[in-house]
Amino acid sequence: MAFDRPLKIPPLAQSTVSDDGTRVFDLAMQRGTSDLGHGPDTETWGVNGDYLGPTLRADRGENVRVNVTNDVGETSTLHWHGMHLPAAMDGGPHQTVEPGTTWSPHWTIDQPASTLWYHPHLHGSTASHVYRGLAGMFLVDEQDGPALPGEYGVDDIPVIVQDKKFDGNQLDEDGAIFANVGTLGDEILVNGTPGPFLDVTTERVRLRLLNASNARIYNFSFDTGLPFRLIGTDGGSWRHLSRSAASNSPPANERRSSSRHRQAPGTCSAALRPICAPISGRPASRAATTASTFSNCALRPPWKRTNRSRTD
Ligand SMILES: [Cu+2]
Repeated sequence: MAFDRPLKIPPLAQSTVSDDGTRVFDLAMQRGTSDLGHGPDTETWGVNGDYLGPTLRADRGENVRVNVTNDVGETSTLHWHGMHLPAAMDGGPHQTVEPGTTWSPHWTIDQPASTLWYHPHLHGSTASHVYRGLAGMFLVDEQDGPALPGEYGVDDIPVIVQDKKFDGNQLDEDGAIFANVGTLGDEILVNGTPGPFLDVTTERVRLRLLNASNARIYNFSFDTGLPFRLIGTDGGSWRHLSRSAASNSPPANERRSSSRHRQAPGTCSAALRPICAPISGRPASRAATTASTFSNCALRPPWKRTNRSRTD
């Protein structure tokens, strides 16, 4: 496929600080239309926009409040995936947000620096609401966190990977075989961008990988087989994870350097690597498909920018 569209970077969410020092975000779940590769009229949902949502960012120790307004016309919820918080603030199926209302959970951020995400968690409709586009990242920062590339959108890049199925120019939600877990698509978007490229400007790049697909498991790698370092998961950086807490983690030798990384739906991780190749997602066996490989995104360093659109 041609990598001819600049990778969209979700904006950082605006926030205000109230008199008592609480950081306040305003999020509106809404309907819109987006160009996901099939023209501009694809009906989508988004948070503060037409598709996906802004990236929230807060420091460990901060008190935060998020005003979540539901403008999609259907009951939904907004769940803070991976966040340590009181159950009543979690945004699960018990904290529904009715159409036209606002829900304002608040909590104190108290966990290691990590890459988290938010998404609806409505009983029976989580997959379809995420599929339509309600999802975004929530980054937790820490004063004494590891020294890593941290300039958002420059060398610290959100990579939200989703597969989509289209019926004409509209999203097809008929999951057929995978109806119980959501739709399995045959086209890949990164941050809502089909065929994306990103011109990177630094030698080290941190990728925050979020598998926000319904059903597909990916084995991420670079087309050239370049190794990268897996530096964390949605539980925080490896530094913070005990062996028992890291039951899904790769073996110790793979943590330092790896050329392949398997990731299930709904999970985040972060990888670090000098970039000079497309990232590929190879479907794992559970989610069988006719295509064997997807190239998700071409990340191009300055010394390889002769072709504006690399094909693969
Ligand atoms: Cu979740």
